[in-house]
Amino acid sequence: MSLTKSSPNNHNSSNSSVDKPMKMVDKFVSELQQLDVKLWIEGDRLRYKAPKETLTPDLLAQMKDRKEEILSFLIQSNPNNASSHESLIAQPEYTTVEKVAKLSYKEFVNSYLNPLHPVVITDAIQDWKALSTWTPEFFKKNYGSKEVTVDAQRYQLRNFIDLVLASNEDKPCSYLKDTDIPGLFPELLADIEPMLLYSQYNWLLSPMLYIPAADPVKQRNAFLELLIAGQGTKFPILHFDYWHLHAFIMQVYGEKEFTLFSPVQTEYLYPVDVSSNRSLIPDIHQPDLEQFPLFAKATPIKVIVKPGETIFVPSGWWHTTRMLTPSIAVTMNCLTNSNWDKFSQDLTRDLVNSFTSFKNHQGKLTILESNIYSYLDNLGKLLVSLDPN
Ligand SMILES: O=C(O)CCC(=O)C(=O)O
Ligand SMILES: [Fe+2]
Repeated sequence: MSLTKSSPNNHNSSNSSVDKPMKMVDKFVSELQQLDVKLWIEGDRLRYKAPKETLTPDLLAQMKDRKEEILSFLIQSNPNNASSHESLIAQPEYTTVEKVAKLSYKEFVNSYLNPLHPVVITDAIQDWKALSTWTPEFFKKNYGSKEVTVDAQRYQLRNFIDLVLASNEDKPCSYLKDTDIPGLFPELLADIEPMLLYSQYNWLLSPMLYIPAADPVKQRNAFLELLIAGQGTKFPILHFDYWHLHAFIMQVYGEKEFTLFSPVQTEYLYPVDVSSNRSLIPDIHQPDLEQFPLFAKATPIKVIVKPGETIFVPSGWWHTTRMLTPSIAVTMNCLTNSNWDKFSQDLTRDLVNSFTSFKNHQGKLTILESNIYSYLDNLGKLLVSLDPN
């Protein structure tokens, strides 16, 4: 459901809710709650999560039409939210990540993308040739002389793969990541087709979106990257993806364990600073609770992702990983209406920070910031209007 501009009074004739008397909003919200539909606010948006098939087209249309009313009701019923709009109301407590198959795009949007709920999709890449060909030996044989950089060290890929094969929990190898597939291995793109149904309306791919802070070629490929690591290797940092982008991680070979924390857990996770996407905790698997006592209150959600499975890590969700076997995966980022507001705030902040030479001209900076923000705001509205969802 698109949660964009809509007026409660602006019914059109095809909407069946027109013919029915309007229920009071409190009654409507309580009916939704009885159906186990969770409603909460993030930023200034209404979010929801509903058990499968609970939301009939009629209910969805009513929720969309009455969005503003529901938002005001939720804010009034919890005055702490009136000033900031940032707090969460009835944020559902997620404790597991579901594994699903045969998920339609619409179900993905309604149940996971818009509510920002992680999920593992077991059959999203079932037609990829890579599933039957990519192994550590495949990379050693076909790309052995390719130069790669891992933790600031240059390797020939054949030598790095030897380290991957020798890796174990006691002596883990480093993690090959940030490896641009279209730039470094363009012919491998044929092995990872078709691209995900679930990222088909990825705004990162729109020629209208120019991200001044990004490499344009990498952006046009939605930051498609190859990840290779050995048994026992851990992703080096607990983080959420930059600019509040969503992430899809497609596991091609081997198994890895994801540990996720929802955005409401941020207060227990020691971000480097208030707007940082990186945690100060060096290894969440062996946390120093004297140094990071609040971490004891955090609720991790763990899920093991197996070959052929794709995990969707929504915008703002903290995550890190641990390899259970040698592992090869592909990752890409995604931007839609669901994370646009947070994305444009982050990008505005980064662009403003990058104008360090203007530091002494505070007045100009403020103007620049508001110009960039209103440019992105307008672009967002334009993209919403073109998006079929
Ligand atoms: O699959 C993994 O190991 C994590 C990758 C990841 O979080 C990232 O590249 O941002
Ligand atoms: Fe990530």
